[in-house]
Amino acid sequence: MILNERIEHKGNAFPAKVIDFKKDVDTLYFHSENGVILQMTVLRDSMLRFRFTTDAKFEPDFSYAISKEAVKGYNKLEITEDIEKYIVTTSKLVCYISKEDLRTRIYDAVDETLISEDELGFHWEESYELGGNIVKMTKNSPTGESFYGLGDKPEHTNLKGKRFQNWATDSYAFGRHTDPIYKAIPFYTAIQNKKAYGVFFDNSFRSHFDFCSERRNVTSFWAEGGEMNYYFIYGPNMQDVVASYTNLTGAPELPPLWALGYHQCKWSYYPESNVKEVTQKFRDLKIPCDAIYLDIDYMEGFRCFTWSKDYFPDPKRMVKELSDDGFKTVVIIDPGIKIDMEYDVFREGLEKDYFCRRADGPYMKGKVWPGECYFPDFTKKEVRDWWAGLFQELIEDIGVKGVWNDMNEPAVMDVPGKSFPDDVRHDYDGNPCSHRKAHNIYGMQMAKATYKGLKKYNYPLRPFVITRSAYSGTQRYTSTWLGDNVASWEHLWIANVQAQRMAMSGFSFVGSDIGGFAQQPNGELYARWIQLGIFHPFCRTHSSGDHGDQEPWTFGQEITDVVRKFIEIRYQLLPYLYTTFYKYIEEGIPMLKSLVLFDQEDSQTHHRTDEFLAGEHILACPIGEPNAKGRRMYIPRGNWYNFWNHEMVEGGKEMWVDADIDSMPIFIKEGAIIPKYPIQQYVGEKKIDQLTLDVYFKHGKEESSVYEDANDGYDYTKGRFSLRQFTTTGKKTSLTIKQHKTGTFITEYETFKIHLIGLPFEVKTVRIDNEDINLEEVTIGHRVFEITKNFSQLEILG
Ligand code: MIG
Repeated sequence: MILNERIEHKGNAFPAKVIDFKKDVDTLYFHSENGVILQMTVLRDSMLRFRFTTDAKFEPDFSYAISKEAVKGYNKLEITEDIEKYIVTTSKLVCYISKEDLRTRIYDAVDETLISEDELGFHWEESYELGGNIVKMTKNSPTGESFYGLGDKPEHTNLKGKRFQNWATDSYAFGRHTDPIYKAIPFYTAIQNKKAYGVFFDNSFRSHFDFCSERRNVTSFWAEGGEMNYYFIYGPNMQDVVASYTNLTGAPELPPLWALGYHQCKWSYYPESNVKEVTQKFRDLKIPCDAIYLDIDYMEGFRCFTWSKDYFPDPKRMVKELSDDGFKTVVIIDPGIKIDMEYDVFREGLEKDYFCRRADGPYMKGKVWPGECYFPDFTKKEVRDWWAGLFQELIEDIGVKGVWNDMNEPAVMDVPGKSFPDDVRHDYDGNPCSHRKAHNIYGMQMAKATYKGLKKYNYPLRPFVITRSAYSGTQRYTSTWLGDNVASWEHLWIANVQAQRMAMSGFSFVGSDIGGFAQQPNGELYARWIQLGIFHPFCRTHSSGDHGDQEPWTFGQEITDVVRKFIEIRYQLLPYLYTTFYKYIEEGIPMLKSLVLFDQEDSQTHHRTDEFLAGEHILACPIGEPNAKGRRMYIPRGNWYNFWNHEMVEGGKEMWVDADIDSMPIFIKEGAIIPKYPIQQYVGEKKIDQLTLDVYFKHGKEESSVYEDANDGYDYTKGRFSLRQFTTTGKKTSLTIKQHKTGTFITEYETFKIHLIGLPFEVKTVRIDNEDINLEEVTIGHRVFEITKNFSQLEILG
């Protein structure tokens, strides 16, 4: 690993022979002759933590990534030894630790296959100049192994053969191979012999990952400081690896349902009349929209927590009027605080000493939008509490519903490195350090402070925050977007893989700037991007505005109609999206699944990039080229219904799928029940007086669920939700739907509209809980029935 010749000059050091071993409940300590200690913790049967120190003593154990709610506990822990090694056995894993040099090998406990083994294993290099170590790990990687994850890398889904680094970076108009960009998520999943495991390297310094790029059969990761501290997470299902990682680093709370609606953004909508013009147009053209964004120009000279009097003379009235029309107002807040003694936020921050300082004492001064600024040290609790308090007026009084945190890598203009210099000091919550350690978590701590403020002042409603920068665990507080992309077909591809990758890195609440931030798309590209965007958990059009407009109606009637049609589909699918979100927060299931995660047994999926599952049952694939009338795509194994014409296709192969500009390849898994709401112009516009269930027949069994609640607030945490679990069983002349409902929330509607798709027989009898129903009374169309929501068993018989 050639890292940096300037600091890497002493050569590598390695652990020596093990001379002592201690066990403390779930934690094992292996002491080596040369002062190296491996601390190995068994968190779960399938999760082991490895932590090394090189000088006989550990620093305090502190991480911003790990969730307090992470599940711990195992069924089995057995430690034995032979001449060469210690053997740690859980019910899922067997781990060998070499007495010679602390190298490890990990096996599946059930079938004894080797899952992962150290090559050189842990080693390090002392850094005289900076102090501490460059900590390194290398593992063998057999041919055929594949790698996924790592956050927002704009790369092929499969990371094999490539090298990356994690250093949050403002990357205007980044490209397909730009690295690093905005986020630092040092977690990957590997698949070897169809078995999946994950590695989370919880180290916030600049870190590097090499997936068989430097050497064909070696994977390595290293960081420019801190500890070798990583979690090994076993599946063998990839989804379980991601779910365990999500549990370890924390899932978010549910967002308000409106946040899953469509959002419209631009840099910038101002003055007020322009905002009103845009929002009015949505209503006039009947294009659903829930949120409108104000970018930096709403402020007075870009001072956070102020409003431009010229452009927005009465924000409270405006926000209220927008809200009466169903629009939630989201405003941007950047970290840079303008140096200006007349500005109260600045004065207070200065008086209380909340701003970051350079090593020798001066404040960290940097230029951003407001001019010269100081920057709060969000790594200190007192500062975060102060920051949270600053939102009182904005949220409680003015009625803003969401906050958008930008520039929090942190970005600084016109300086080398585009960020703070390394020597800047941070509190790191009582573990004082330089920016080298705090850089990657700065944006996360800003988002956390913002979240705290919104949670407090929006209570009893739910907060909505969006951030640009993130470290592992940031998903607990906020949604995210993928930064300053470009209006090009290549970027449509990038947005697709980035969103999948983020979801598979534990951060599902993600979306791209639809249409591209830089430059302007043509109508066709915009429409194709909207088609992709409606399947992303966060769905927002945003553009820099430098190159013209980017609203759904910008590109003529035909495109407007296509865009409306797809946004309407999103609004119909709201209960499906919400249920998918619920599964994400409850079980850690990624909301978007690359095909490899959906079916890792099928090695065809290991190299696919474009097709993905949105939720459990919808397969989508964007059109990625101009002038296309369709495309070839891989349909994963199983039977799927074409969403548009209900034709069934058998998967496990590539095929051509028609998709003119007003269509896109969408398939529904057979057996699925897809819940739908009526089209609304915004969440809550209509009382939902019926839930539509599209039932896609399958010979055999399939599970589906529908999660609902009050769409906002915290009652759901006290059991006030409605979770319907459906099991459909299809036979030659019968279809049975069993419903199991939990939660105490009572939905407003009384009936389901059941729409039967692909039914291979004529319906003769409908039976609810063993009682025959008068067919005429329940039939409302061809294979469409209206029946009470309160059944345990519905039988459709031929
Ligand atoms: O230096 O606030 O990524 O979404 O519109 C540019 C203006 C600052 C970058 C963000 C973008 C936002 C823009 N910001």
